Amino acid sequence: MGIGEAAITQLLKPTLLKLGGSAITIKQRPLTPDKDAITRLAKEIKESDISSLILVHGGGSFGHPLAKQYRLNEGYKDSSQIMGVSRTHQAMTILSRLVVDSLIDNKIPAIVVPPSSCIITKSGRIESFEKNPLIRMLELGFMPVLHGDTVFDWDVGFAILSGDQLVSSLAMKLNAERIIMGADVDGLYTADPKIDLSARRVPYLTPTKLKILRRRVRKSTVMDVTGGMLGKMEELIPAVERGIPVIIVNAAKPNNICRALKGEEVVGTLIERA
Ligand code: ATP
Ligand code: IP8
Repeated sequence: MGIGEAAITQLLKPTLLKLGGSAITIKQRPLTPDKDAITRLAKEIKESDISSLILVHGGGSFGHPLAKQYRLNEGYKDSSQIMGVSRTHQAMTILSRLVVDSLIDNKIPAIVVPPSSCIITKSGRIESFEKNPLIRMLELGFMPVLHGDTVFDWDVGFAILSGDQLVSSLAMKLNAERIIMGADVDGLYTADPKIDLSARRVPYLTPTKLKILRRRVRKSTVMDVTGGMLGKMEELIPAVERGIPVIIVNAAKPNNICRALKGEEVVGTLIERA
């Protein structure tokens, strides 16, 4: 028996957890982490005692302002963007380190897997992804941590890969059990609940109902909800259609992530195949 083989467990279907940038950074202040939230969330993950978890986190005030400043989502337009790719990736690395430091402080064997080194996109969509290191890490009891990132792209030079696309794609490639999306609101609403006080939370959705909701919301009010949370959810639909349920919960509220990881009931939105 080789070194470490005794510790190897049979690979369980992993859970994918995305911690949105809204939950782990102060979005209005560039390059500002929400250190209290990061510390609390690491403790919640530990307390849940989950095995086979892949954590993906978003960019929040680390990734987005720089990506916008250098217009990285337009792809390679001119050489002034090159430093922007480097700076944006570095900002994500710094945020990831804060997340992983907290996990390690809680005795969770977390390892950062930077998407820019194992993923290549074509016009912004994941084309190839080396999944074997992740599978091996899970088998050995590690917790891979990935993040939205600047990635290299066959068509447009480079692209911004969102944590949402990443979560959906990983879930499908690794035949995940479920996806938990941790945001700073209580789930998906009929409009942005921070702007529209009449917005109602939608507790349960199917992909078909999500498409109807999008159309209705677009037609009805002054609110622009075609982007934001509603738009992000579309990224997850292919995974839902493959039978992987998605739960959106408020990660800013203590214990929600711990409860969701344990499979306990939490206020939120469940999206599943009918
Ligand atoms: P990041 O992209 O940095 O990872 P995130 O995944 O946490 O961030 P945001 O892009 O900040 O998510 O989106 C969450 C925000 O979307 C909420 O704070 C909310 O104000 C807004 N929002 C807009 N439309 C909706 C909606 N229909 N339902 C719920 N939230 C919405
Ligand atoms: O916050 C975006 O990831 P997201 C990452 O999950 C960057 O959309 C680099 C802006």
